[in-house]
Amino acid sequence: MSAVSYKIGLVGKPSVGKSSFFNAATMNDVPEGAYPFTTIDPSVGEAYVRTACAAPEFGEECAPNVGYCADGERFVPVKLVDVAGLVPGAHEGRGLGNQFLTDLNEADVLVHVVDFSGKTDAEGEATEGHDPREDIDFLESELDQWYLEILRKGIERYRKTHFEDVELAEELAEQMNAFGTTPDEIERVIRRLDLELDPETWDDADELALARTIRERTKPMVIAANKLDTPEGREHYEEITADPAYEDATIVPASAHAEKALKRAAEAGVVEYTPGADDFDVVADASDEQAAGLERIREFVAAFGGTGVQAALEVALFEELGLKAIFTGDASLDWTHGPFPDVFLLPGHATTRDFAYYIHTDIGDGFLHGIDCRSKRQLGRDTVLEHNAVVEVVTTN
Ligand SMILES: Nc1nc2c(ncn2[C@@H]2O[C@H](COP(=O)(O)OP(=O)(O)OP(=O)(O)O)[C@@H](O)[C@H]2O)c(=O)[nH]1
Ligand SMILES: [Mg+2]
Repeated sequence: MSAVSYKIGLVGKPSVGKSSFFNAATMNDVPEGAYPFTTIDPSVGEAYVRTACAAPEFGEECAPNVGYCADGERFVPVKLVDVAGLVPGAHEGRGLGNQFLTDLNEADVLVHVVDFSGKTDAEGEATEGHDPREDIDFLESELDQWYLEILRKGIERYRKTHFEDVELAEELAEQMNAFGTTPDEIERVIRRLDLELDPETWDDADELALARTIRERTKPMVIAANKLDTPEGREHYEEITADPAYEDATIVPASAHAEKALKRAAEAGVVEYTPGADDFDVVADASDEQAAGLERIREFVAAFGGTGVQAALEVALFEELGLKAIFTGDASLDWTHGPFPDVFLLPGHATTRDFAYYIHTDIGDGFLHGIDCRSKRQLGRDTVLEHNAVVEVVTTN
């Protein structure tokens, strides 16, 4: 059984820590370096998002088909992509521009890794006192420019064809097809911006506003405020989270280094650590140096509720993209292959019948109704399921 696998793209200028974040999340070994463009080809790896495991509520121990369970949390696999660094002018093909945009296109949601220590400049070279706000603005406007170019191609095509009765929204949606936009959505955005359904009446600012709004809706984004293990990082974090200009941004405090250090120490048997947790236990002797390092990390995870690596992925998927996790259940707890084998990630609007189709086409085709395994109540085909629901699907076969 395999359902849709969601893809999270790690983006940002060079040297912000994308590969470090990627390695910390996936425990892969992609090269990291204090020089720009360490990464050229994107790497795809498996990371996890956590959701409370349903099994303990039912007095059972789960047997996951994919992912794993630790400390009562189910770790559900997702794809993580470590994308090449983005430099100003990428939409015109600078740096690894075009390659970058192609990779980015495949991501459902983005984690923008930002170096909050301010020690790398716009091109990823070492510096002091760089304002991370510039990087946040730069990435967004770079993406906007890219969307704008494609939107303009659509407008151009519409101009050439609109005597043939082609609908504007349809032409634009087709041009922006790669971003997964529908004509309806495009039309709604045009109306919400109070624009007429006639591009001849739009000026440059209108076109940019349209491109930006489509971008915001099709590429939700979380900012991972990385390198917060540095004093400068913390200062910038305080300043930027208090800046009204950034109150709409979703900013997750993070240290890729802390996450990796904890996972390494766990592998070496020095600590017991569940990824995402806000504490850990030291279970073996450590050198003075290692012990001091671990105590610094302990302060960090206590102050920020974890290293932020898990949190950034989860905020991206559950909050920005609005997904929910649904367990396949058995109301009579009569499991054929072990309890609670599967949990699927579904769009927020998914119904009982959508869930059946997620499990398998045959199950969708034979769908009768669902059962909420907690309340034992029947769930109709159009019932929108709740996050963390446990659902048995009853079918004709
Ligand atoms: N202090 C601190 N440094 C970090 C952290 N994460 C990454 N770094 C350092 O930042 C530098 C760049 O890290 P990479 O992971 O290679 O950055 P990247 O964004 O993948 O860079 P490119 O592949 O060149 O685009 C390295 O020297 C890392 O050790 C962190 O959480 N804290
Ligand atoms: Mg890299």
